[in-house]
Amino acid sequence: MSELVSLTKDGDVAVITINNPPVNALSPGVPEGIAESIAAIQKDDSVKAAVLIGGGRTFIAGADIKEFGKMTSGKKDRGVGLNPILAEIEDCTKPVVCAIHGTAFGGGLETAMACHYRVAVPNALVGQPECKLGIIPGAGGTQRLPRLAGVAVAAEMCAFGDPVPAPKALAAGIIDKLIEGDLLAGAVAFAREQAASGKAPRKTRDLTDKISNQAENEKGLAAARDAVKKRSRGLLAPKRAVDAVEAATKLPFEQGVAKEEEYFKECLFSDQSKAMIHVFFGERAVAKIPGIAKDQPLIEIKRAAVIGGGTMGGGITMNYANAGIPVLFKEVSQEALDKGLGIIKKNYAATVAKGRLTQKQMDDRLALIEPTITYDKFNEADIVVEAVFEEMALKKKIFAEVEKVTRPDAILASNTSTLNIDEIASSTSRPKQVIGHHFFSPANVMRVIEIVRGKQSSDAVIATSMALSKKLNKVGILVGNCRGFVGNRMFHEYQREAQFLLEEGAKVEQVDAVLYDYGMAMGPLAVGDLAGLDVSWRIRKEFKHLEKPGERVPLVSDQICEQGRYGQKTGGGWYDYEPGSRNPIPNAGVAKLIEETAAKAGIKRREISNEEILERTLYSLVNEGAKILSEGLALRAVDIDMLYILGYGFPAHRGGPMWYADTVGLKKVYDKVCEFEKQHGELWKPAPLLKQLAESGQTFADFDKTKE
Ligand code: 3H9
Repeated sequence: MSELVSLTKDGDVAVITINNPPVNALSPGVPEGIAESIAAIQKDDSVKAAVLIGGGRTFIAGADIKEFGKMTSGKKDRGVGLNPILAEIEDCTKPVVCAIHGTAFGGGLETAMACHYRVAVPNALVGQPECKLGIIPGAGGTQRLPRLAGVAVAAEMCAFGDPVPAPKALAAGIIDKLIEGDLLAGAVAFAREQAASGKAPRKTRDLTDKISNQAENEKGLAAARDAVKKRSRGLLAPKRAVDAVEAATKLPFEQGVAKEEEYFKECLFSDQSKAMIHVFFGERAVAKIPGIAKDQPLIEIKRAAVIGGGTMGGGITMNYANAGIPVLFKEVSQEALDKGLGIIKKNYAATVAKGRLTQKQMDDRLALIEPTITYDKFNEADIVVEAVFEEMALKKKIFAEVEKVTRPDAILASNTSTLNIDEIASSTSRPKQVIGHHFFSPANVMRVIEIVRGKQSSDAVIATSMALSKKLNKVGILVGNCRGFVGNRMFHEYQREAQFLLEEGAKVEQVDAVLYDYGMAMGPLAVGDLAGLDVSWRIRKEFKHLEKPGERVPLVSDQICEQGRYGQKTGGGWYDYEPGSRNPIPNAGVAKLIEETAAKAGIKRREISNEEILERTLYSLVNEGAKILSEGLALRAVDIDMLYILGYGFPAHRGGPMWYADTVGLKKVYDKVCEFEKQHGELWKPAPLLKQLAESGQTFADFDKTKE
């Protein structure tokens, strides 16, 4: 038919194959090719049934996401327009069987559901992940899925987008049969059986069994709405996905599809979907490192070693075990080792208790962890990750020791979050092998690693670190070496503004509420309590000598620490916490301390608006981010966005701080920064890049294009 869709025959069964690598997305030409094939099948009397299958590694993984940008920017006036084509499949008078391997996601599952039957290999996945892009299924997914699987399953799948394994999809009624062995042969045989049965092909849109019990429907919808409220704070698409599923229970199919289209467009043209599509491509873009060839040979990581059995070391060790990589887990004493191992076991056991891991999986993972208090066997490690206390002298001592016990080609990584990676590297004779792997806490949960490139880190070490991140199910983001690297350097500014706002008159709970309502996972002060205020206190003391004379610094947090209030772990910090609870309770003593401190420092307190809180905290991130970009410490603005979304609880539907600034308009952001500079001085000096982009009417996204 075309290069994208081919039509062949296996006896009396036609086989339509989609060939649009890498993921067989429904790019222009694919849906049309399927429609032409169906028309040809209709006309060919020798064909009794048809199979629709994906060539290569997967069935259709969805609509072509790049096309959405063309629609919202007005570069393309026609919608994805799948519905009429899916209707042609469904109206085919000969049975059409969809054969699924890999993933049938989004428009892929919608195409599959327009076929009369679905078979799949057992490890296939199906899903409607559109809401992860800020949209809802737009080709009948919200109408056909409840007809196959019932309202509760459909609402859950459309509102949260998690993939469903084929055996579960079979039990739910989405798939008709699992095929062990050759999928195409199994699908052709299944299609032949359907044709031989003489029954009219089963149209999903005509099914009513699973949506006819209104009481059951209401229950499913109410449960889904409850879950959306809890899990999808501030998001439009999950809400609309449930509304669209509801339409399937109340309206005839065609009208339900029209309702779905209305909601789909509302979501697609929202800022949320633009931001989330930016995040989808961003996650893939950060893996591309300019200057390092795609075919750069990598160091094979067959075995790892982690030094330090604390919270970070334990979490990092779990990551390796989870990825199936044997890992040495080293501490200085048997006692510390047992303690560290105990925490790892407890973490795994909690996951087993939640049903997210089987006991066998836990045992297999633990078997990959080899506890040790010596450097024996370190010569077998392809990578060593140091995760000890944040102290330069200690790190240097360890790197000097590790050099003696490892092979020259082993990667020597440090999990430092603040210390100079080049200085650490200087303690070895192989600085090319040294790199920062800054995991975020809890390391077994957070999906990001800041990969800190030293002056001499080799291309092989960098490229391997990026590929390894993916293997550990993380996103590696390459940054340069500076104090706090990219993430914490920016976070320092954000925290500082939050505290200045307190001194100037805002309440602790007001600042946190504004940022929480914006969509942050937690407000900045609550984050401090969670991370431990003593951590930044210690860092502040270590870097005190770098403070410029006369520079304004936050005055309250050190005093809180001096009172022994380190945050959640001591039952109080900015807030109080009841034993065993993470619920922050405002503390009158802290409020008084802030007022007294401000008075002593001569700071005039005033009413602070929510708008000012938002602008000062977020624009401090943007301004520092722009400085970091000019200094080349982050490769692109999107790298900063991904780091903030994955590492700092920045809401994905805002696209990250730099993307958010683009949506506000850089001129507006720049003007505010200038105003803050007038009010607050030097600390708000606008970044030259921000000024330049604002004055030339450009965006950070434009800046990124110059880096491609
Ligand atoms: C939808 O279907 C709406 C419908 O309701 C219809 C409305 C009318 N489009 O992830 P990978 C690219 S919305 C365009 O690295 P993996 C990706 O950017 C869609 N491009 O591979 C990458 O490019 P590059 C619903 C896409 O094996 C390359 O393919 N579907 C698309 O780790 C390889 O991708 C989804 O949301 C796409 N749909 O994972 C599914 N998908 O090499 C989105 C991928 O240049 N996709 N690319 O960086 C996925 O979840 C994963 O890609 C998948 C494979 C699991 C399929």
